[in-house]
Amino acid sequence: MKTSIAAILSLAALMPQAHEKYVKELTFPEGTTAQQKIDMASRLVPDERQLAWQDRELTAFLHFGMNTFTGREWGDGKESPALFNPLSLDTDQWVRVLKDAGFKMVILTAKHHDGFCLWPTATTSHSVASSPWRDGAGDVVADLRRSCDKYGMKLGIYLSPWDRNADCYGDSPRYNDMFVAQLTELLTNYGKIDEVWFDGACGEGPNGKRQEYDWLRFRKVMKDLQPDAVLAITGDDVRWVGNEGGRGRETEWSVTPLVPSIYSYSDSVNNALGIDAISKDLGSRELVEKADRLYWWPSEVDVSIRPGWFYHDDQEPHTLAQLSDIYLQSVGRNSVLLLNIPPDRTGRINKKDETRLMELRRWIDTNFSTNLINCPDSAINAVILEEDITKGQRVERFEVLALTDSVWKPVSQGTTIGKKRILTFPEIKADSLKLNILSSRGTPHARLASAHHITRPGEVKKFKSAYPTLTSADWKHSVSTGRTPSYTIDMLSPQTVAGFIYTPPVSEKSTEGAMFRYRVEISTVGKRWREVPVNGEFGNIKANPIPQQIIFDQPVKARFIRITCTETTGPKLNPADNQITILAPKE
Ligand code: FUL
Repeated sequence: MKTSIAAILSLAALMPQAHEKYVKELTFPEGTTAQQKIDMASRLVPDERQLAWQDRELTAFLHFGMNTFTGREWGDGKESPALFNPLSLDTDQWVRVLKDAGFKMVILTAKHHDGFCLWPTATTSHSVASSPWRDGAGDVVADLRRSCDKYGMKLGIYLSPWDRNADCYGDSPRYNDMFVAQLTELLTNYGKIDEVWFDGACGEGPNGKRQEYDWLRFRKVMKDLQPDAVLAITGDDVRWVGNEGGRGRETEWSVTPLVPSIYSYSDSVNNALGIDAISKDLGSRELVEKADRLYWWPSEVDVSIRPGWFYHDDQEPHTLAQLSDIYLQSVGRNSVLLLNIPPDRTGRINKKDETRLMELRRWIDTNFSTNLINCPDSAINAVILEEDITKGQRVERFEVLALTDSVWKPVSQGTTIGKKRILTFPEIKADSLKLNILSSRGTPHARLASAHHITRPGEVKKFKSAYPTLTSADWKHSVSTGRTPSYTIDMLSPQTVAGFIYTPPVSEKSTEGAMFRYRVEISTVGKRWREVPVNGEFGNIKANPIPQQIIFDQPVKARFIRITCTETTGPKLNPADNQITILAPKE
């Protein structure tokens, strides 16, 4: 098979300083024309730290902490440190497994939203130092540092700005000082840190605490202490892709007018442009032409190997089919894949996750290590395209053609390429392959790098609970909409109920929301209602709309059950019968 590249489009008009590059960001001078803006956009390039980061392609995320022991996704900060006791914690095992699975860097949740610190910080007693683990003398970050050094793995740190434990949270200057002190400890005492992750999540309700973060100060601390590290999410080096489902965009631009939220003017500029982190279009010509400034802000796809971010006994790792799709839709769509593997309560990566990770590694190696581009006899169903991003991201539309029986036929087409684009298509045999660039911002520097024959593993599993389903087809459901929507289920006769599963609607329509806060009540005849104690929050359901299982402290007996939504994640909630599954106690 031979390849060639043909630039079909005429090139953008050259400007006087047409060879100048702009590193990381640029501001358009007054009076820049639309065409000049596109030309300048084509010459915006990553800085060296971003380039090294984009080259890594795969990073491991480790969500581990208080939630591992409480079974929650978001703790409320009131958890006792006495709960934290991973008796067989073994960071060597984490790093060995991750290294074998092909990761080059690992990012640890040093502090999640519940405020519990995995290192013995001087800033709060809410840390490992107050836990029974190693009699309070343990330090998970230090252990992980040692293991990373031992196996040659890079280390990154997730430090949640939202802190539900700190008394001073909401008293902005005081909390900012505390956060800076925590960051300083982590970036001073644990060797080289390559990525710092500031999560943008904050679930404070309308009456919650409001914290004004001093993002620029935090960034300066990072630059001073770890100048080679990249700052992710609420930072200006690495952009959140906009979902936690493992999907990069079909059209994924690293050059974007979206202003990182560390800048005070981000809301006003982004609102005026009509974009936010989850917008479909973050880099089209129309947007660039409306903008005053552009950023090289490449996308990171963060997703968990399990439905939740933390380890829960009742969840299973995703199937290889799901993980291979995630790989194709992240690494294959101009993004870095940040895959979360949550250690379990013993403090080890669970065997099931380890097995699945190795399957993924094998799948990647088997499918992508042999380039069939020079083998005319081989059937292929995938190609990898690459753009030389040291010159900018330029390709806007392309097609791939195959020469079969002396005729060129299109096999695939798309929009952006960026660092890497993986395309799959029905199997073909071809004598030659050709990449046509149909639209580009200036001279394209793209190539058809390799061709492959890949196998797609079999299909996706549904959420499986360890509790038997009680729900029956003859039960009567009624849902009410309005200010406090609710689900009422008449189970026809008294039943013993262990809990329920809430399956939020997965909707592309931004107006449709999910239940975020809720209340559960039961009744014998459907008139007088008794409340069942629950924590009342589906943690992280907005960003990660997975089914969530709620198990009551004690099973309850009742004929009627009512679940009332007290706060939604979106303006409109559409309760439907199939969103609630009632569970019986385990036999
Ligand atoms: C989210 C958090 O709220 C989740 O708990 C998780 O840490 C994920 C990576 O980011 O915004």
